[in-house]
Amino acid sequence: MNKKYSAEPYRIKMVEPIKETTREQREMLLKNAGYNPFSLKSEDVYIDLLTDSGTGAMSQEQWGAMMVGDEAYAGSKSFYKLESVVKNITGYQYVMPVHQGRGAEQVFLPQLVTKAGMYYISNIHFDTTRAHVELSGARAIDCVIEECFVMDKFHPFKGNFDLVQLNKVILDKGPENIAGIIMTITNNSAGGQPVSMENLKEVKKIANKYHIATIIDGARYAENAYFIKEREKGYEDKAIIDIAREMCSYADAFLMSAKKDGLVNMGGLIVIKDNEELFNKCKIRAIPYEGFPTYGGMNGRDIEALAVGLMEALDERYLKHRIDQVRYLGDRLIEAGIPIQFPIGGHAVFVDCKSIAPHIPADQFPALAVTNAIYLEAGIRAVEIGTLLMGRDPDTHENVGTKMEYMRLTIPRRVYTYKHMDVIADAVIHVYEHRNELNGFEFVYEPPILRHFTATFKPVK
Ligand code: P70
Repeated sequence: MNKKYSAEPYRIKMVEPIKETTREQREMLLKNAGYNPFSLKSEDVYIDLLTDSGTGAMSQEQWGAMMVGDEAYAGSKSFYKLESVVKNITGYQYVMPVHQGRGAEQVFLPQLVTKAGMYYISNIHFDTTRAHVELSGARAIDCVIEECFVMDKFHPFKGNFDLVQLNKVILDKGPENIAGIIMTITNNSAGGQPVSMENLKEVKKIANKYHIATIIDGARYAENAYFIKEREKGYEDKAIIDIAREMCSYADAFLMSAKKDGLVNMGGLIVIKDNEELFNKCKIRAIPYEGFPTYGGMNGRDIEALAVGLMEALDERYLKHRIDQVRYLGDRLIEAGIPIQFPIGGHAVFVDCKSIAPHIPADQFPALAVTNAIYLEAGIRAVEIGTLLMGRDPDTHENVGTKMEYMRLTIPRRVYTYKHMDVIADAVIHVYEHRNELNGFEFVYEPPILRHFTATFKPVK
């Protein structure tokens, strides 16, 4: 391993064996799963790249901290420890744990929807965020820069908002009808692409002009801060935590699925800058849904692990290895001529299945076809981020559709080695070389909301 890709900054002291299956077994297992990788048992998966959410490995410090978890129902020591860490990172005043990201969404997002016909605007809403926007009675509009859809063209911040379009949408819909602007950092759906500090600052300026609240969806905020340090002028010598604090200064609230850059297996956060009234409203709604506001669905030991994990994820050596490892996988695919979102994002490599399988129409899910093929080839489980995930328009019931049909190879944090990346790359290259044999899928069962999680399919003959 050369300097280009830094080696693991840790030793491994506990291992979990992983099982290998035969191709015949996998054919049966996938059929029984209704051709939906979500329905596979994880023990039947060799390398699991379904998600980086809650799948990371905790450090010895985190495991140690769990021993002192305070399980008091209200006002636990663990909560105050977490509160102090989160206040330090964000510079905000009000902190509430929740059970995971969608817990934050279900408590927070309805607070700003004060009447019918409102909108949330984001660079791109991720799936559960979109679902909670819709459940709160609002509608979701995405406003990302066009470069995000030009896969092989370098842009340092492909997650950026299109500021002209943002202004236009606000004026078209009327500023009084915008519930909030959600800054998704990094921008998951666009390939884990970062948003620049300058862009966050400009979005905040626009929001201030129209008195609209800005909210950070900060699941992968530490990875975003690392990219700012790496790519944005003036930040080369800044500490990651200072970059994070500055990013937070351009928002009024910070929602987080802590299962990503919190380096824990379960947990989330609602953090509010200074609006006490809004925080009190969140507390009231949290109690019936998440729990008393000092535990919010988390237990004391997990809160302890989160307090430690948040700081570990801001460590530059950790972040460098993390980003390098994902980039190593992406570089291997690029060398083989496989079309991927470029530059490579923070948490995953996004493979462009529209150009791999142009013979499969969008409503037969080309990225699901490629995803199922790499499971059959090597027991690797990836996930579709395309027409299937985008779902249907809640009003017209047509497929929302998307310009991108991705297979996401999502890398769990501190779990796999560079050699695993080689195994993944070899499998994807094999499927790519046999791409003409791929076939599409059609629904056997289609759930009405968040359909990708539980749908079943059959191959199109
Ligand atoms: C992922 C998971 C969750 C997420 C997110 C952003 C930017 C909020 C949340 C919700 C979801 C997923 C997708 C496909 C397969 C498995 C899991 N993202 N905001 O992997 O957080 O899951 O904690 O409720 O990315 O990208 P939570």
